Amino acid sequence: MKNIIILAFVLLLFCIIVCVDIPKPVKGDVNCDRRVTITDLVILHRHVELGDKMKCPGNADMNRDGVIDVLDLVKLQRHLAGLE
Ligand SMILES: [Ca+2]
Ligand SMILES: [Ca+2]
Repeated sequence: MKNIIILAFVLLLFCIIVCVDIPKPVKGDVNCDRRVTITDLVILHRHVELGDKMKCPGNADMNRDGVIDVLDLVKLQRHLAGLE
């Protein structure tokens, strides 16, 4: 009986890991809507200039230097303009 419970638990765990689609972070998507738009640029700008909070700050570090600053803002602008 104990083995069946363990087996069921392992199968459940496997299904959770395999079946649940965990979305990957989208670089530049600071409001977590899975799209990178002008809205993200406005939110990032407000964060850099005014210190406003972002829903997904982990997606804001566009140049992956560990800091969210004006360089990320420029990189997001360039991305939205199709330059990068
Ligand atoms: Ca977004
Ligand atoms: Ca950065």
